[in-house]
Amino acid sequence: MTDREQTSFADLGKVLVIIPTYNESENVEPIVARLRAAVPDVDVLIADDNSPDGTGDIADALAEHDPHVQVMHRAGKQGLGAAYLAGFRWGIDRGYDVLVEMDADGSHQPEQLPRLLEAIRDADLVIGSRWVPGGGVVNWPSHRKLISRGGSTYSRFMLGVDIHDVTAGFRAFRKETLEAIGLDEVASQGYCFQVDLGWRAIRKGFRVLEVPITFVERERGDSKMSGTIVTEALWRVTQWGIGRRVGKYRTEDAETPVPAPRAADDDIGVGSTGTTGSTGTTPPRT
Ligand SMILES: Nc1nc2c(ncn2[C@@H]2O[C@H](COP(=O)(O)OP(=O)(O)O)[C@@H](O)[C@H]2O)c(=O)[nH]1
Ligand SMILES: [Mg+2]
Repeated sequence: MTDREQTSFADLGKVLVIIPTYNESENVEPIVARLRAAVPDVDVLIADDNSPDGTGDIADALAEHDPHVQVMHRAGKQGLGAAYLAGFRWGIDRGYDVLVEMDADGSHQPEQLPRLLEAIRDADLVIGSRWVPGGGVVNWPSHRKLISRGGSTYSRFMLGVDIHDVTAGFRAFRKETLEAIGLDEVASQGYCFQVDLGWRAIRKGFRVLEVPITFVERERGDSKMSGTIVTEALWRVTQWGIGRRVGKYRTEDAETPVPAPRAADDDIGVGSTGTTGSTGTTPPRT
């Protein structure tokens, strides 16, 4: 199946794609146009942290011409995690059933969103993964690949999460998953934010699936990720891993009501490759 074959996901209910932006004036318009063309049913929320380069104004102009696009103007730069948390709350309050995280810079290809939406039919959280068969990265030097893969391997070991791309930021959540994982206590930012949410979902017994995506390094604008954000992730994952070993974090028994109808426990075929990395249904031992 090609990525474009299925673009109707009415059966999922209301889908909101949250795009956090900070100084993405060159990227915001093309990414929204690609998204609206790729999956016309979805609504878009641009969560802008008062970007000095005028991204918020461009977003407002897009919203003016398209009822599927809305803008959340935030007071100032507070980090990716905070923008997503605000976006999740906004979407849940407005009755969205599936909430998607997607970057503004083109690294997450809107044309691959159907893979995630297909997979969420049988999952509670879907992660667009670079590090499962069929996934990959375009235009990354080998040291960045090493850091990303190494970070995922380290997190798998420390936290016992069976996720191959634990910092990935192209994700689809069922509303119920977000409601159950305690968003109010999430304080982590950047890459660590993604690790935190994935680990929380697994601890709650939710089904997490990875589908392969091709991550394309941005061509325009600058990355906002920094050494501090990488250090934060490393430090927190180490602390969490130690806490887990002394019994601080408990994996709940699979008592959480699971909203999605369950397919067989086998991996489901998703996307054009039919390959799906999966945490399966077994939560990690803590
Ligand atoms: N609202 C908001 N968005 C942010 C912030 N930091 C990063 N982003 C957005 O988050 C996405 C990913 O950030 P990026 O700098 O591309 O990270 P990288 O892909 O890891 O280099 C992009 O759409 C950024 O504009 C922030 O503090 N606030
Ligand atoms: Mg980026």
